[in-house]
Amino acid sequence: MRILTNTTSPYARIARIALAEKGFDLGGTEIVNPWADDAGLLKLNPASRVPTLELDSGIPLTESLLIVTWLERKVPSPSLLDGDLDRIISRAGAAMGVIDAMVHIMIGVLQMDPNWGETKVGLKRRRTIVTGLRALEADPPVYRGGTPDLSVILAVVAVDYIRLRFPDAPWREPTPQLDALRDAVAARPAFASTLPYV
Ligand SMILES: N[C@@H](CCC(=O)N[C@@H](CS)C(=O)NCC(=O)O)C(=O)O
Repeated sequence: MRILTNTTSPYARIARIALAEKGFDLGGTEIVNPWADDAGLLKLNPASRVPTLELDSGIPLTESLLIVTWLERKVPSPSLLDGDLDRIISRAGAAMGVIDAMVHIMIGVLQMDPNWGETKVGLKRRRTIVTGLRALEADPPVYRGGTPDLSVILAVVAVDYIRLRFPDAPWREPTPQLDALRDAVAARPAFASTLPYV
């Protein structure tokens, strides 16, 4: 099995954390540039996006949350959905909304126009980041030690990504609860070994 990733993608990090928490060795990680039409990536994923997971059978799996779905069936224990399922999925959805909004702004800024964040759509995405994090901060995922659930993984991925991409943004609000959640899992190998960097 090998996973194609880049060093920044929050989606790829979700898949990598889930794989590592399920006991998979991330040694087969390959860094690619999804914007450079990498031939190996394109062959496996017509969308040329990360994460792309190539199984030993050669079958490619794409889409972070589909990879998590596949993993939950392949390796049910430890589960990433243990606990209050409704709340886990609800909070995970809120965190995914924040992640999508941040990535959308970064694509606009890096691939189109440095001021893309100030466009009508950019400002809507910014509002999603602020209100999504505010909602998560008011009702944060619960971590009781051991294997984190999916909402913890997604919330921490969102927090680390905003630190990486929007470190000094004046519109950011403090998130002490989410920061504490992040600190609680930071030393786990799945998180420490996948920290994003530019
Ligand atoms: N919905 C996909 C999104 C994957 C995605 O957009 N990955 C970005 C990196 S953060 C990418 O590869 N972008 C290249 C592109 O959009 O062409 C998932 O959950 O895996």
